[in-house]
Amino acid sequence: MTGEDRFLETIEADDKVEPRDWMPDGYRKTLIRQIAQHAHSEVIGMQPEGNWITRAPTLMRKIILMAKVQDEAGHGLYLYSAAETLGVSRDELQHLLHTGKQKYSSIFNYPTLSWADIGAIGWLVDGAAIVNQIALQQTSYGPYARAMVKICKEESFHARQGYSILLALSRGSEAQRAMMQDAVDRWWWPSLMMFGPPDAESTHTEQSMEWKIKRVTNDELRQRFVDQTVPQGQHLGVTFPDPDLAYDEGTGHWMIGDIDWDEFWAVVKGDGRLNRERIAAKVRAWEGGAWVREAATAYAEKVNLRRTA
Ligand code: BYC
Repeated sequence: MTGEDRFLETIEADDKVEPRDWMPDGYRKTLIRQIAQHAHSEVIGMQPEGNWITRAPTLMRKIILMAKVQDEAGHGLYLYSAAETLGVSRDELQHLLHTGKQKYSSIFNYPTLSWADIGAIGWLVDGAAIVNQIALQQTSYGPYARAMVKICKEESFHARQGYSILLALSRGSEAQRAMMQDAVDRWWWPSLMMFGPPDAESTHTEQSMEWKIKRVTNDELRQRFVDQTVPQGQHLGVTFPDPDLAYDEGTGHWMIGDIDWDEFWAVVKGDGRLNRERIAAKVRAWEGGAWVREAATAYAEKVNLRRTA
């Protein structure tokens, strides 16, 4: 049996492809692209929320937010490790991100203007991420699927903390409720864009579904998210900034209006509100942290030498 036959059999049987297995070049490239983009999103995603750590309204909220932001760094690390199993180095991936050759999620190019935005990110952004990542637990590449299991558990906590922030605001003053509504107005559409372009315009979906890298299409995932989120919004007492949002009795789904895909593509191509600032901050952190990496490597080498002496 050739490597290719074995690969096709593994995919057909819903088994996992492992790093040592033969795989088509395109499969490897698609995985590196998607896993790297996913890892970069986790790390860049620390910036909008990190922005509010010093201004969290209570000590408890500050502690929770710090833990959440730290979790996102951890998710980045699991994902970079998964990408490394495909034969690409972490340094190379950093370089590709810093030079704009690899992407990160469009959502992190929007600013966090109020404390309610931290609630909206947890509820909507982590909520959208979970819907996508639950499906990715079944992805065909073993290291990616296993990373998703741990990440999903942590993301569930993240989504709840966001909802808890909004629930507190919903029970607060009129000004607090207005702040929550304003956050939902600004984050709703960008959250829907996180799932990527419509299926008909998605470059990679067809092949990725065939290889079982993706298990559910962009539009189907977006619909799942809308169906789960609208009733949660009703419970909070917020409205969604979409006059066409309506429940369809026939299909049992919430139907949304048109997404502004021009805005999505502008953000993806680098023209969002904060694309330049996000990358500049990331590069600054990478360069500023060089001495930490060097010191950690020197220490590890020293400990290793002592162990082998
Ligand atoms: N933003 O053919 P398509 C988190 C690009 S972080 C930017 O449908 P695919 C969190 C796409 O790359 C969680 N670009 O692509 C962290 C492609 O361009 P290229 C992040 C996008 O890959 C901190 C082109 O558009 N989650 O939870 O089949 C704090 C055509 O698209 C986007 C992940 O990364 C976008 N939104 O499907 C809080 C999930 N969408 O590469 C929370 C993993 C599309 O050909 N990724 N593009 O130049 C995926 O599941 C898939 O990559 C996507 C897109 C569904 C996103």
